[in-house]
Amino acid sequence: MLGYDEKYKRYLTQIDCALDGYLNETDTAYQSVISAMRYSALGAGKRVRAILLIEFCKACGGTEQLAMPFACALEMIHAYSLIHDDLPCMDNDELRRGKPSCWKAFGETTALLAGDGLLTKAFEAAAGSTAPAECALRATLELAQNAGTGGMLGGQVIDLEGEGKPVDEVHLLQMYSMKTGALINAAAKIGCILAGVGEEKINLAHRYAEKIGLAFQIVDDILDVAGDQETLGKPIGSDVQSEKTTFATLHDLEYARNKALRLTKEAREILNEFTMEDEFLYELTDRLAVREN
Ligand code: GRG
Repeated sequence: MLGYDEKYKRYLTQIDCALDGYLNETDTAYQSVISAMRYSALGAGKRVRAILLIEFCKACGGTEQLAMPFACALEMIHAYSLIHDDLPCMDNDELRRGKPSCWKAFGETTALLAGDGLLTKAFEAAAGSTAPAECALRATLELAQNAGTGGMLGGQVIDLEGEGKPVDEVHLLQMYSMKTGALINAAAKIGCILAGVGEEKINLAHRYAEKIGLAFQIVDDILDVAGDQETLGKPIGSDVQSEKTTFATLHDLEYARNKALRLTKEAREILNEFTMEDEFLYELTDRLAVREN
């Protein structure tokens, strides 16, 4: 059996290879946008959402092959959100994943279209799923709802409109569960849905994801204050610069770290309800709370 690091590396290779397959249009008149899509989607990123989706699918009796089209779809939607989030009209960030952000490398117009291209390509990948039609359809609905206005996109709007205004903790956490939590929620739930399990397991996955989604964004807030730009691969201090209320501005860093650890412990306990082939998902859950990038 593979150890944690080897298994993680194997996932990175498999996901990159599958993504490459979806983004391999060559010699087209629209090559500029394909190049920008590949630039942003391939070769970097922790692939947390894809790996969670595959792991939940396997924990419910499914396979990596069954999970891969949706795992790639989720990563493509995530990559689109990062491209658009970095645009001058949004966060205006020049660095992403340790290299110039998409708009810096390809220009704003191409970057905007590359984001659109990845969002569309995600649904093309989902439509190619080999899961039973009923499962694939429900998984696609989950993908759309979590990426859209009721999920990540809506969360981004609330976040941007809150800049420079006081935000209380209840509203902040609600926004986090949309902006960041929704795609993580989609990952865990879609993994279960594709494997064809019942509502009870899907609800457990939902509860797990709510906790680690929140912990994930709290750690992101901590890293924006106390992280290392080189390790992080993106600028630090951008929340302060844009006068955003974050968990790390509402509380001190120690409180924020403890909150992330508490949520992680609660999420970990939910995993006991699943049948795992190894400890990988437990370890991933723990490591996300102390990540440095
Ligand atoms: C539709 C115009 C338009 C814009 C969409 C929806 C959106 C803009 C942005 C999404 C909001 C966003 C970027 C949330 C942050 C989530 C987050 C913590 C991202 C970092 O995720 P990691 O750490 O990144 O998993 P890697 O690089 O490892 O994949």
